[in-house]
Formats: sequence, structure tokens, C-alpha cells
Amino acid sequence: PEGSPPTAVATVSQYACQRRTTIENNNKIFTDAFEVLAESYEFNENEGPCLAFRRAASVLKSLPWAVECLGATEDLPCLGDHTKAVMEEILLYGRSLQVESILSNERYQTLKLFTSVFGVGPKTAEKWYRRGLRSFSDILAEPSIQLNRMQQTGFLHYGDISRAVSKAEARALGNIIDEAVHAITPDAILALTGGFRRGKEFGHDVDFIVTALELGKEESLLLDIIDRLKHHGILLYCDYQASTFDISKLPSHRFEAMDHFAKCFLILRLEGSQVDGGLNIAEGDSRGWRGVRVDLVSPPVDRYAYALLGWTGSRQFERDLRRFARSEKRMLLDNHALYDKRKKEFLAATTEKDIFAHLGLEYIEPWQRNA
Ligand code: 8DG
Ligand code: MN
Ligand code: MN
Repeated sequence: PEGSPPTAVATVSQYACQRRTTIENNNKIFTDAFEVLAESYEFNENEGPCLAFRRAASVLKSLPWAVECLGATEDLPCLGDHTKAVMEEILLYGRSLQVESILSNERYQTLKLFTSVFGVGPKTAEKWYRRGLRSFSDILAEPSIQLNRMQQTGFLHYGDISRAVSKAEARALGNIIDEAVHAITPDAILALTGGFRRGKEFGHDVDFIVTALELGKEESLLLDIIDRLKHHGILLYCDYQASTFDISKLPSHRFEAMDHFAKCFLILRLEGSQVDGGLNIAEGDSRGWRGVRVDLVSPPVDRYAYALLGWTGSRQFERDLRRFARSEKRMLLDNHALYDKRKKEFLAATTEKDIFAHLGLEYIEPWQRNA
């Protein structure tokens, strides 16, 4: 029956790109714990165990049933001794001592707080922590600290940016950007990507891909959109990065490296009147608007499918697509291209389905990529 482990268990792949993972997570008690552990290892720059816990969490997220005893995990990939010990503790006592000790650890709490500011990564957070700073007021009162523009914005809009963006807010922003895009170029393509394309109810930002049918027009299109948003008085922050895309380069090995397309990281002003059901803001907040983080990426139209696949995520899904391509197919995949190392050739794609087919993978729908 539904909700319990099937008797004839189909093998679960070690690759997230061979699993279907919806937003329904039946094993949240475990995956929340693993995420704390992964983050803690990340703060300590211990990449191995960090990835191991993220992979384990991803496997559990894909299960259509809840793990109720350790025996049920026997045939699952990516679950090591450490992972299983944490699971056993949670099954027995409802909590993990290691996770609780991390959550009450001052260093973890401080790094978590500092990295919640837009523009502050683990390196900066660590530097501030080592200087004895523990709170936002410590940072803002420290005269020797020079915040960059992104970090200043992060503090200025902290309340808005750290508040989840709802699906209705994402839709309203889609309308605003759609209006801008089509006022500039009637035959431009605009697509929602990121977590909202995967069917998530809430996100930390809203991600869009925009491109022009005429090759080479995509970069000026992005600049024109930014101009228009500025004119409408809704551009609260804009970090524009010009394209550094080079068609002759092989796909990158490093996942964490950003792609080379023209893009911008924005904060837009969204009016309550534009959102069905109203804004997701604090009770008692009477401004009638809020700031929302928006990412726009603008690939050349012939790279649209690769960009869409890369920006739809989840991050774990992307990691495993690349790992699968490299380890199982001797191909290199990134947000720009797919390269077959044996045939020594680039593989063209106009849709995401083409890319899955090149990789010999069954197509996974966007809402099944919540790995
Ligand atoms: P969320 O916003 O709802 O929290 O989740 P998300 O939509 O999955 O995360 P995201 O941080 O907005 O990233 C969406 C995808 O974009 C993710 O799979 C990684 C991908 N991505 C790139 N390049 C870049 C980049 O340069 N910066 C960021 N932030 N994301 C990038 O492929
Ligand atoms: Mn997003
Ligand atoms: Mn984003």
C-alpha cells in the first residue's frame, strides 16, 4: 500500500538525475538533520562529509515512503555508517545529539547568522567570527569593517530578503518582467526557472531566463530590461555581470564555478496591489510593498536548453547530472554545453529532452528534480 516500503524494492540510483524527487519529502526528520551536519562541515571546509550528507539527504528525499526502521535502508545507495548512526538515533530518540550540539554551538550559530546576509559568504563570515564579532550590531558598530555594496544592500533589505517569496509573488514578478521584455523585443523568450519551476511553494528568490531569438541580441536585451525596471522606479539593487562566454571552451569541471552568461542579481520593489492574495510580509507591516531578490540570466538562444537545465536545479540534481555525464558517459556537461570526450565533439540541444537523450537518461520533469 501507499506510504509503506514496497515489497519488491526497485533499485534506487546513486545519481539524483536517475531518480524522481517531488517537493513531497517523506523523510524530513532525517534530511533536516543531515542538512545541519552538511552545513557544519561546509563551515569547517570539510567538503567530503558535507557532500556525503547532502547525497544521503537527496536519496531519502526521493523515497515515496518514510523510513521507519534502519532495515528499510539496506538497499539504498549513498548511506554510510555515520549517516545510518544518525538515522538510528533519530528513529530511537527522535533527535540526534550531534545535530543538537551543532545547533547550540556558538560558531555554527554565528556563521549561520552572518551568511544569511546577502553578499556574505562563509569566508567573510568566518573572518568576522575570528575577530570576535557575534551579532549584526557588532558588525555595524565595527569601524574597521568596510562592507561592499552587496553587503550594505544585504543589511539594508535584510528583513525583506530573508523572508520567503511566495508563488503568487513570483507570478506577479513574472508579469512585470514579461511586460518589460515584450515591450522591448516582441519575439523574446522569457521562462521561469529555479525552485519555482520545480513547483516549490516558496523560494529565497525568483529566477528567470531571458533570451532573444536573434543570436547576439541577448546581452543588450538584459541591459534594456534593467533600464526599464529602473525607469519604473522598482529597481532597488542591481548587480549586472556582462557575458564572458567563450564558445570554444570545454565545459567546466568545477560545479561551484558560476556560468559565463550575461546575468544580473536584482532586488525589485513589489507592490501589494500587484499580488493575488497580497504580499508575504510581517503582520503589522503597513508599507504596502516589499523587496524581492530576482535573478535574470541571458544566454545566447542556441544555449537556451543548457542554461534552462542548469538554472532549474536543484543544486544536487545539477551536481549529479554532471557527475553522471563524466563518470558514466565520458561527457562534460555545464550550463553552456555538453561535450563528448570520446567523439571529441559538442552536442547541440534545443530542448532539455535533447540533453537527457544525449546522456542516455530518461527525461525527468522539472517538478521531479527536487533532489
Ligand atoms: P530557492 O531560490 O527557492 O531557494 O532555490 P533555487 O531556486 O533552487 O536556488 P537558487 O540559488 O536560486 O539557484 C537556482 C539554480 O541556479 C541552481 O540550480 C544553481 C543555478 N545557478 C547557476 N549559476 C548560478 C549563479 O551564478 N548564481 C546562482 N545563485 N545560481 C546559479 O547555474
Ligand atoms: Mn531561486
Ligand atoms: Mn537564484
